[in-house]
Amino acid sequence: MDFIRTERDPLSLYQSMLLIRAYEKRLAALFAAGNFPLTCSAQGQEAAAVGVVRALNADDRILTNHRSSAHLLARGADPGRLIAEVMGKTTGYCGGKSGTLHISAKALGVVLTSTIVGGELSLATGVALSKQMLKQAGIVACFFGDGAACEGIFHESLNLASVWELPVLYVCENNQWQAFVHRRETMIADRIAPWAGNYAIDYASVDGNDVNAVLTAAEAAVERIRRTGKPYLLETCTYRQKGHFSLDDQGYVDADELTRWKALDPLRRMEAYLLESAGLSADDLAALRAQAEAGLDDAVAFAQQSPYPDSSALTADVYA
Ligand SMILES: Cc1ncc(C[n+]2csc(CCOP(=O)(O)OP(=O)(O)O)c2C)c(N)n1
Ligand SMILES: [Mg+2]
Repeated sequence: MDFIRTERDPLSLYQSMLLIRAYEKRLAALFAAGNFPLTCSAQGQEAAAVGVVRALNADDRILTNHRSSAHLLARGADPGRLIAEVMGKTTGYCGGKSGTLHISAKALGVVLTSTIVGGELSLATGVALSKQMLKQAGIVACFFGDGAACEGIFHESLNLASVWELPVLYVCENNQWQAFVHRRETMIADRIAPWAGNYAIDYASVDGNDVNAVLTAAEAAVERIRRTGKPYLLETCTYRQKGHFSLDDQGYVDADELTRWKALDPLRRMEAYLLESAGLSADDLAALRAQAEAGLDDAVAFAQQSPYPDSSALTADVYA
């Protein structure tokens, strides 16, 4: 069953991060075993996704990009239906027609996944304009990467959202990489958040591998958007632990940089917090990990047993 998750307690945040990690590792294993589609892994970015998504309410809308699994799972997506969608099965969120790169999940308020880098920025701005004109409750959260922030559409979208006072939470996941290019080759600054100041938009930059810090920053941002009706930019500084997509062996990645960031792994940090400050034991954590793995076993079995669409589905949902 799909339901939008809005819990914010530390255990629930951790379970969501654990699910994302287990999901990404399982998809990597399925790909390595052969006969499984390419995907873009969000491993390493679990805290950045969970901290922001859990600061949202059910009537808020989400638009995301090609690295969307973490956002969807944090929102409450069923991993079995996500894997089914990746595999092109009828039980997937879009009946197997979107694959991983174009997923839309209406029941979860996830309007779309844009594979056009930066596309989600203008579309989220449009969704917020529609919400404003229709006087609908809720805000729009838009996830995009540091690469997208280097495109003109970022500047056009923020400018209009500021002029029109649109309720958008722009969330830049600065994961240091833009496909096979390091962000230092395309950006003059290390941080993107201050760029929002050029458009009179309030902003913050946060340690994106600390889920508690991300949640606190996102809650403050969301509260401000609801109160003022104006946009806000939150940058989560994080790291793409895996390649751009499944086939990418990261041969071009500086080993020291990868090691440094892996030492800041968001799951390990949350585990330390749960052990030190939330009264959980190492056995509790092991049980939670086993639970996540068992959930993935069920999800994979569900997707594998689901049927492929009939050829008659080809002409359904097609607009001419
Ligand atoms: C308009 C456009 N240009 C180029 C691409 C190819 N492409 C796909 S992902 C990507 C890098 C995106 O980097 P970033 O926005 O930082 O997101 P990340 O992959 O790091 O999450 C590129 C160049 C594309 N899909 N769309
Ligand atoms: Mg990036």
